Amino acid sequence: MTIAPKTPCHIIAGPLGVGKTSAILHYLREHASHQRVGVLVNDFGPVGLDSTTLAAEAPETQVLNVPGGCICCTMLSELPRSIRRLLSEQQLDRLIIEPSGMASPAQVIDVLRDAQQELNISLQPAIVMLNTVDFDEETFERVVYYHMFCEAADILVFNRCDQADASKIERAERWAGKLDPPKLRVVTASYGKLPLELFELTGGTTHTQEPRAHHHDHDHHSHDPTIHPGGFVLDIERRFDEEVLLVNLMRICYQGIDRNQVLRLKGVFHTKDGWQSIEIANREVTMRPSAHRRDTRMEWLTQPGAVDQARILEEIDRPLNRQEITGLLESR
Ligand SMILES: Nc1nc2c(ncn2[C@@H]2O[C@H](COP(=O)(O)OP(=O)(O)OP(=O)(O)O)[C@@H](O)[C@H]2O)c(=O)[nH]1
Ligand SMILES: [Mg+2]
Repeated sequence: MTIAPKTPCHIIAGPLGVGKTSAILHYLREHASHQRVGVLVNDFGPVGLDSTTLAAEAPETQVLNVPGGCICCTMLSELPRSIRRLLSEQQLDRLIIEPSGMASPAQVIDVLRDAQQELNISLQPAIVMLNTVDFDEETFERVVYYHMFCEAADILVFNRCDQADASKIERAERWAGKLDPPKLRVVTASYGKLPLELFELTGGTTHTQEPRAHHHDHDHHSHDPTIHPGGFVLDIERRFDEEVLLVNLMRICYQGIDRNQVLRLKGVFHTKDGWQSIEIANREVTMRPSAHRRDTRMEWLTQPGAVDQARILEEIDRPLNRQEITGLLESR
């Protein structure tokens, strides 16, 4: 009897918009070469923008979206089933999992560790990305949210270094170097350009620990109940105006909608000048050409209230007035 080799499985976790999908795309473009890589993404919203982007930009990769539904809650129970599905469709050399920024990475790792034997996967050191711009010794030590990410990491990546000053980068590295137990690696990066070496490392807590007792109740853990996802897919016939979109998204980014803050937004739009990918991440609006060209789609997260599709569409397609544009540019 031949035993199929275990599929190495990497998890790339981190807060919303930190650069997880960028890191996966970089790996696929630069390092994947002739491997058959499967990617499993769990987007926060109902549309699955990350899997759309990955499938369009890396067409040779098997991409599967874990149904979000109730964001992280559904994801945990769906995860082993989704992995099984992905592995049964094709022989894979490597599997990369991007949990939603809303999910607790430790809980995702627990689920994977418990299922690794049955799924014939071998869990590799967990990569956790953080935004260097957010770094501050006091904050990282005090705020539970950062503990959650730092503790789950075998490899800690300080991303977005292009936006942080040199002294902050140095302080972040020094702080992370003193963590106990020590991390396998602490690296700095921009745009998710992770060194190949990180995907070849072994060891770390994901490797050495035995399956844990089920002290987490996978079906009843909760994400922040004040955070609400939304999303839509629109017909290809509907064309948007780039300038209108950009200015309206800037307003939404800085001022929110109906007293709700937009924590994250990502969309692909059919515009009068082509296809554009427009995002709000880390209180910033960015736009770049999109490889996905099939339909207009967008998803968002708001807090403390939900914003529905009709309302957000009204806001992003609203006619511009010059006064407002000037005001927005000045308030940046
Ligand atoms: N300036 C800067 N922008 C970055 C960096 N990494 C990623 N971005 C941009 O930030 C936005 C979000 O990046 P993603 O890779 O989608 O982040 P993510 O963590 O997958 O986001 P979610 O899946 O929504 O949580 C994109 O517009 C990226 O181009 C970085 O190091 N510096
Ligand atoms: Mg992503």
